[in-house]
Amino acid sequence: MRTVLTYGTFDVLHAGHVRLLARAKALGDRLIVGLSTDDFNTLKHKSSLLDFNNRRIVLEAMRYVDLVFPEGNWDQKLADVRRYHVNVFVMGDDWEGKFDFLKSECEVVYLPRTENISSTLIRQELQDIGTQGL
Ligand code: C2G
Repeated sequence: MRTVLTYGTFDVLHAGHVRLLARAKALGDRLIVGLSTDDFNTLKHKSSLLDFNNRRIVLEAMRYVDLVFPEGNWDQKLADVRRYHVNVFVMGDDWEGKFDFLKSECEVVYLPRTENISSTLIRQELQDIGTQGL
């Protein structure tokens, strides 16, 4: 059983997230996702439109995702890799190099991000629509 692990906020799920999750799952037999809690998003200086529970329900419904657990801080990754006997750690390449410390425990793979789509763009569009009262 080859286990793949990734982390993220996965707010307003879009094709960039889906492509990342699909490519990550293809690297093993099961994909586990550390989903950023609302408090951790604050630490990441990131706000999300959807709260943790909504983001969790959507993620758990994905065919590529086998398990979702909370990501509450920057320091839990090593313990998570050991707890879940992770073989491959995957992140988008906007994180290139940031998690190389995990190479002592598992393979570390950075995948090319999907261009021209992000939760921030979608949130901005929604806000613009809101202000125009459409
Ligand atoms: N992603 C992507 N293409 C996009 C947007 C996101 O490939 N257009 C990838 C990111 O690189 C990341 C994953 O999708 O690997 C989740 O993205 P976010 O929800 O923005 O996660 P992030 O805020 O980067 O959190 O400890 C790690 C952090 O929790 C990662």
